[in-house]
Amino acid sequence: MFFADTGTAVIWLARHIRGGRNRRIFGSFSWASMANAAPNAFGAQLAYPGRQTIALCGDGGFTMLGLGDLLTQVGRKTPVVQIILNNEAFDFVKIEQQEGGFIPFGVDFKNSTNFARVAEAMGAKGIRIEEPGDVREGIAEALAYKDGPVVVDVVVDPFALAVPSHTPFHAAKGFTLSVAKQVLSGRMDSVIKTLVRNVDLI
Ligand SMILES: Cc1ncc(C[n+]2csc(CCOP(=O)(O)OP(=O)(O)O)c2C)c(N)n1
Repeated sequence: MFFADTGTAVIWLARHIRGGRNRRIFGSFSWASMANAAPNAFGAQLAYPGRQTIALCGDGGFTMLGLGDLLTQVGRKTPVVQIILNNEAFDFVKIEQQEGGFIPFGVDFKNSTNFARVAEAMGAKGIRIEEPGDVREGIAEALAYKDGPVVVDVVVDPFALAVPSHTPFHAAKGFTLSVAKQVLSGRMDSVIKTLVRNVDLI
């Protein structure tokens, strides 16, 4: 069972993970409540102990709710796999602000948290992935671990644009306006990074 946080996690899930009869997908799709994936996966794991539960979490969402629950998971030895997209931002809101034509504001948190080490300190298994080449091995290790909760802290590119499958005209227009404002206000550095890092993605 896959669970995705409201945030860019839900966009990546929609684009890359297929559901099916034996592979269920859950999210806060109509309520859009943040930080849902880890607690949802925890509850599902308790309800269906034989199934594998995988939560795709934002670093904001996991900090907001997941960390507290992690202690309870450790106490119960509940094998929930929590994968954190560590982008040091409330990226979904950053995208919304840009769609609205604004310069992103108050959505970055540069704190370089190592969630794998935090998890280890709390008694869970922690895996840190910093290089794309280490993803396969790190995820395989997490999925094979059955003795309790796992936290996979994945350092992802904060400039990778999570583009929805459908982009309405007003969103593209707002985004263009935002980029123009960023250029005019001297934020060329982040504009160039956004362009360069997304050439392959779009
Ligand atoms: C309870 C709640 N608070 C705030 C929001 C608004 N909101 C939606 S996504 C988001 C940011 C999520 O950040 P993070 O978990 O780090 O994921 P990212 O988008 O960076 O991948 C916020 C603040 C919400 N939907 N629900």
